[in-house]
Amino acid sequence: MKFFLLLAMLTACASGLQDLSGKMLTFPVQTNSARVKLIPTKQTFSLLTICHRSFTDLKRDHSLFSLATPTHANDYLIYWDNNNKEFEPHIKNKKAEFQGFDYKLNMWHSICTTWDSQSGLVQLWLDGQPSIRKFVSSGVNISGELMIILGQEQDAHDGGYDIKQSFVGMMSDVHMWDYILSPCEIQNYMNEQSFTPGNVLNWSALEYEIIGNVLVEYKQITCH
Ligand SMILES: *[C@@H]1O[C@H](CO)[C@@H](O)[C@H](O)[C@H]1NC(C)=O
Ligand SMILES: *[C@@H]1O[C@H](CO)[C@@H](O)[C@H](O)[C@H]1NC(C)=O
Ligand SMILES: [Ca+2]
Repeated sequence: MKFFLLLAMLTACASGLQDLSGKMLTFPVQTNSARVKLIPTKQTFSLLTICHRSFTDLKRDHSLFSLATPTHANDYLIYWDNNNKEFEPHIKNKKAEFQGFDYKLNMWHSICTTWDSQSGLVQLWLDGQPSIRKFVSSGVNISGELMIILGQEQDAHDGGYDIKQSFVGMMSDVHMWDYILSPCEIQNYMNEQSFTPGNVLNWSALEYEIIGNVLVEYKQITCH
């Protein structure tokens, strides 16, 4: 009896971390609720790098990564503003705007952002191309009870979801580091070469929770 209890506990622990390498999340329909919660290994940050890949045919605004704390709904948000054709990293509820990127429909895009709380500078990379380094918010760390959501945009801590800001398509390779990756490491991530996985979110050892209609599927490999 004791043995089976122990076995059940071990199985429960093991199922907490999943290896999603070679896999993607499919968000097949727009809703104001379907989402994936990612559980980070740390709660306080003065430096950050966040990378992810996504594939969509949305011709409207959408959220690519939404991190809220109880005090800031947009503590770290990566958002596509379709009217202005710009990527908007929001950090500590402040926004930077990056225009001029070729964000095409129906293909995989690799997006990385870095932020340093001391200088307050944010930089965004799309498929190997860097943005300028812009001031967004300095002097305050990101800390508190983190709520990291894929598929929806938070206006409150795990709430305030808007169907018109939801993500539809596929996402993969989400990583988060509590330091700033060098441009070379970012290129390695973008070229799908070997890179050091995130120490805060690691796609190869990820704790997550799916709410609603989101599927874990194998990434489709293109034949040549
Ligand atoms: C931010 O966090 C770092 C450690 O991650 C700490 O050394 C620093 O004092 C914090 N700064 C503020 C303003 O809280
Ligand atoms: C990420 O997960 C892989 C697979 O479990 C592991 O080998 C690697 O050490 C992890 N990396 C970090 C930085 O946690
Ligand atoms: Ca919103």
